[in-house]
Amino acid sequence: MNKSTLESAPKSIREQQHPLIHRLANCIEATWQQHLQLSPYQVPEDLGYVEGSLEGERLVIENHCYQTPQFRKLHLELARVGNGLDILHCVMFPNAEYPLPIFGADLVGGRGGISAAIADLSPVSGDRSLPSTYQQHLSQLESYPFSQPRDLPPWGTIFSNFCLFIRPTSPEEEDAFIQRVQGFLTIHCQLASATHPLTTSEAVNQNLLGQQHYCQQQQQNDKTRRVLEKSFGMEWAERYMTTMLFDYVAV
Ligand code: 18B
Repeated sequence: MNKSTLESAPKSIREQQHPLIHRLANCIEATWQQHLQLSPYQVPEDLGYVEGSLEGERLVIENHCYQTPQFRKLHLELARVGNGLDILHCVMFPNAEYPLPIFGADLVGGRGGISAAIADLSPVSGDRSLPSTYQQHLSQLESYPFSQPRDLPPWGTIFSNFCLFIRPTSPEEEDAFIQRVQGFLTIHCQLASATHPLTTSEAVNQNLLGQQHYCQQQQQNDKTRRVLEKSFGMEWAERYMTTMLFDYVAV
């Protein structure tokens, strides 16, 4: 964790955020701590805690990053726009040598409730399928009849069949969402810890190409870009989306 950055922050914005965001943030960190060997990850100095307000509303961003033997960057980001829109963003970027899918989650909402709750383990292999061990474990998770599933945007071809994208409409659905994400994370941390590194440079390059494609698709999310642009301007938003949210190792 970037301590000096956190010290300059008044207090974690998590306390003030929508309860589902607060709960998911705690759940993600607890699962990481339980299953992985976390080390600090140095966030670029000016990006640990950021505040901006140009023409739009004030945007506050808090970043928590770690790394482990299997993951080059574990990124948990909490953000608040104005006084009402709360965001949780999380991506687990595997190391180049590990043929692992990419865990990603986004929660967006506020006082009127959460409008978007999405989580997935997204494949990066050439044939865009998840490793069979992942498929086996994921298909055993309890399914829940969420009442408002949402349609993926055109760039969302990167997501797996297991992708969950809903608008939660009750406390029961919020609990079921947390439970499913907890399931994704536990399966991912356990399988990742048991995965052997790749041994050829061809396989590593193929893996990196898959990660690159994932990031390039995510960079097309105009809804994210617009929120960042309104408070920080176009150039900053571009830099943030390509260096902090969805950076990749070019092949
Ligand atoms: N995202 N999200 O992370 N996004 O970062 N997000 C929105 O109700 C931010 C990820 C995803 O329908 C919305 O429509 C900001 C990851 C998808 O066109 C807003 C940040 C995933 C959609 C934001 C952030 C991901 C979406 C609109 C940086 C998946 C639907 C909310 C802190 C693994 C896109 C709504 C569509 C939506 C904003 C997915 C405002 C600023 C990791 C699919």
